[in-house]
Amino acid sequence: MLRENDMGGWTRASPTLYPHQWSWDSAFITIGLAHLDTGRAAGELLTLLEHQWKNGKIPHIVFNPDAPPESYFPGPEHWASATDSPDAPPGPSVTSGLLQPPVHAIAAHHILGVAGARGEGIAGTREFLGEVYPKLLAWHRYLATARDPEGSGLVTIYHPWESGTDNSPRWTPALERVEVGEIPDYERLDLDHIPDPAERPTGYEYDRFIWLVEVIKHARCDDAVLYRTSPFLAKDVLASAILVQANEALLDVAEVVGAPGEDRTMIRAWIERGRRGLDERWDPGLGLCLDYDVRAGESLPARTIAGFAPLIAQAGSENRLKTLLKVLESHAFTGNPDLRRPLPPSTSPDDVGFSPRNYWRGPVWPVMNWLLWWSLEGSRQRKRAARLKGHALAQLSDGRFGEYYEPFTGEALGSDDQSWTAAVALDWLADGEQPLPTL
Ligand code: 2M8
Repeated sequence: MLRENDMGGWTRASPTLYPHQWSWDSAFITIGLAHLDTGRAAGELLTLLEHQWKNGKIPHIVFNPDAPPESYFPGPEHWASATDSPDAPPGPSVTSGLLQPPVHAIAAHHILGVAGARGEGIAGTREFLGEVYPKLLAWHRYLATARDPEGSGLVTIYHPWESGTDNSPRWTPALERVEVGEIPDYERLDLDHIPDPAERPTGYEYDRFIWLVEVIKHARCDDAVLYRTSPFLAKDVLASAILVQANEALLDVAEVVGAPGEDRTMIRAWIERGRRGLDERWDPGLGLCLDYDVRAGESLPARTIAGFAPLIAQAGSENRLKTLLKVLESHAFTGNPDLRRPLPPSTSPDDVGFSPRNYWRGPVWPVMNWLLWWSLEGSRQRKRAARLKGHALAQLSDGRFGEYYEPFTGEALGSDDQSWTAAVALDWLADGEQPLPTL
């Protein structure tokens, strides 16, 4: 399946709904590909990084020049004026102006782990790490500065698409506060590629998504301007938690490539600041971490998978970990007896924003199962991790590699043949097993 989605050095997120290269999809795809071919896995990240912006930002989409016309909206033409920014990479505009959660350093580090375990491709991987280290450092520096001028340790986003969990109830109150101005006429091309529009965001949400793109374009993606003008400005705890672990991975990479001591001191400071920031966002009543609407100066109270941010970042005390595990296994998440399998729904069925077939508002996402599994492993919760992996793999045995799954029926929804779903399946299959055959 990944071979079918291979566009010659990079992988489209899915065959028809997402015919381009998405930033965090590519990082997860790298994690799976590493088991088949460490060189190809490295290439996945390198192609993405070819389009890194001058300020360090990794764009959320790199557009595929060969994608059929009218296949995805908003496409490169729509982003052209934004990428006219002085920070955009040189050459014709081929990227969006947004970002996505920073899984990339984790993926780069993972390649080294796989190469080491297999005793193969180690020299090539070290060379690759030498090449990507400064790029990853620039990316993390951008996140720690332009996206966190307050020094809070938390990443600011200007658009729900930047969170990767687009229509999650995480953002509902903040989106409701956005007043939509004049937007160009547009056609929802996404709806052509799925059986039921109820599985995708609503028109109300899309109007806001498109208006925010207009605002960002108008600011020419200038962070200082957006801090002043964007009607949507939020601290994202999931991206911030991923950044903590990405910085841990980068610290190891810094060691491998012999980076200067000052770099390591700086990365350590980012890690500490990130964990402290998450600590501030802890909600003891819900036993979850909450996002923050900077514009409104309010917490965003939805109970979603992002609330497990401290588990992902390994932030907080043993007691906090115990609370998080309890909440994870409670009725609000995997303990709900009506679930087809005890896998965490993207939004808690007990949350008012829950909707079981609607994208990030309830379905189970294999890629999120992977993230929680990996975090449980990292927190030495081996039995829990193994259980989660077993159920998550069983869900994928339908062979459809769905983008997301209805939590009560287990039905595959959204796009089939979603690359990151196949990639996490590969990583699970390789975990503790014999090496997989090479491509
Ligand atoms: C979804 O997002 C795109 C916009 O970026 C869309 O709906 O058109 C999200 O699930 C996002 O997290 C993911 O990276 C992307 C491609 O799989 O699709």
